[in-house]
Amino acid sequence: MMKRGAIIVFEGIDRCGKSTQVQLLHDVLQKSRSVELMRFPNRQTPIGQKINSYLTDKAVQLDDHVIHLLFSANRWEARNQMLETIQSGKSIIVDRYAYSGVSFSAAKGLDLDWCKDPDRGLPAPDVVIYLQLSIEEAQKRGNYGEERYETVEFQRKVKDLYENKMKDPSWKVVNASQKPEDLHNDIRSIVESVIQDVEHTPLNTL
Ligand code: T5A
Ligand code: NA
Repeated sequence: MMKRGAIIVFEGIDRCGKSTQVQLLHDVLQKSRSVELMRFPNRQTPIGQKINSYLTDKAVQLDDHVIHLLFSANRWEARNQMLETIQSGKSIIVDRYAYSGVSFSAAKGLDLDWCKDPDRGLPAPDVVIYLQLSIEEAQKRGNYGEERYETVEFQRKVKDLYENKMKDPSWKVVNASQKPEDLHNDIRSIVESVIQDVEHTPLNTL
């Protein structure tokens, strides 16, 4: 039987450096094995376009439950492709996943279990790499404040939820205040061992 690919998820508060690390990891893994990048929200689909308008245009009003379900639906519409990809032996690096969905919606005051329910049944990651950064440091980084959720008060709630309610055995916390190359080295050693082990690990669901 062909060895399946791994699902490697990146999570963290806004501007923690996920996209930078996802790209660095993709570039290096690509040299030796087949790997694909995915990001959520995927702003290209019709649902993703709706999400994008909500995030970028503060005049767009949507009930908190509705936007939560759209973020989840945006993951469900990628499910088949994710399964096909890993079954073909390719690994997937994912920039944000269901943990973002739960943390950002629960930070608005929605019930935690209600927030988790719509994502149940999606493929579970083999590892979640949580980029831990202080709100103050994130705030100093480029373009902070452009999108809807980028306020200090809100990000503080998101960070608290990530760090106190989300962690499961697949979580690895890394120090995201390091220089990009140093952070990349930490991440790479975590990911190499996950990819090695994946052969012996059945794919779970959330
Ligand atoms: N959301 C998402 C939900 O509410 N529910 C959901 O279900 C999902 C999936 C958009 C928003 O949607 C919310 C969460 C978000 O608020 P997004 O498109 O992923 O999600 O947007 P962001 O996470 O905000 O992505 P960003 O591009 O803003 O941040 P990244 O990817 O974390 O950071 P990155 O790598 O682009 O870097 C940001 C800046 O910092 C610098 C970079 O050069 C850049 O200027 N930087 C560093 N500086 C110093 N040291 C380092 N190590 C650095 N790494 C990067
Ligand atoms: Na953002």
